[in-house]
Amino acid sequence: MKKILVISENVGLCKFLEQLRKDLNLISKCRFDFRYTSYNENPKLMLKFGAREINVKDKKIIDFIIQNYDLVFSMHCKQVFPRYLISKISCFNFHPGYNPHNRGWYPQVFSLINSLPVGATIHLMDEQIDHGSIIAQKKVNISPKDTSLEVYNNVIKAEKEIIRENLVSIIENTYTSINPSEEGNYNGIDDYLKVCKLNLNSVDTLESHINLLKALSHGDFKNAYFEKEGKKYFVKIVISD
Ligand code: 0FX
Repeated sequence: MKKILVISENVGLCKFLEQLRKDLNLISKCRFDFRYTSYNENPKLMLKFGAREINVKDKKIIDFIIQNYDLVFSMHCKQVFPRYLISKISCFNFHPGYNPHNRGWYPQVFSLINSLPVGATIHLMDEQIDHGSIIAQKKVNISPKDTSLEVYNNVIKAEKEIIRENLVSIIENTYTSINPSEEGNYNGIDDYLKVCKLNLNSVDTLESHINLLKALSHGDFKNAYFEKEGKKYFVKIVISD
């Protein structure tokens, strides 16, 4: 029986993973323990699901993890794993981006802006964010009417598909992995916050400006804004075919 620690801020993916244990007849082969981190601003749903808080920067906790688990899954976990943890136990990252393109924060937002590929990736973790060798990945197509929300929903679908296809080999240690062919690029939260602040003097093609607004339109989230007379005005775009 493999004991797997799943650290996640995403209750939907945690539920999906737990259901897969049953669907793939893995009940006697593995057990998942679910945890969330302090970066989760609204852990109510994770708590209801039965998860508890964990701090993966705490040396004592890392020693406990090493002694008590066989594998660690980072499934949209917002706390960066320290080198000590990654070097002592196999850690897998389930990432809503197509590595090595737009690694880091909100990959589909940046793909809508810079046209780099987007999708989902499962990879072994190393010290850099969303960077280790790739076990599986799936690209997602972007249609001209897609905003961040539609692309993200398709990314999650792709992510669930590759989890379903690769979970058994990860648990049985029969997976293969390849290093990304290039270093790619990385965007942090600061890069995201920068693009949210619209520059009203920006000169570019109308297509680029529409792409920027598509990238920052995600359901009810108030992302893109401009400032006038000390006040913020939020902007989003609606496109239909
Ligand atoms: O958990 P997650 O899907 O992913 C993020 C990072 O993008 C990812 O690279 C990292 N591995 C993971 C730990 O954290 O993000 P989320 O659930 O916070 O948001 C999902 C989407 O919602 C995001 O891609 C864009 C959109 N969103 C979210 C927030 C909080 C917005 O448009 N505005 C927002 O303020």
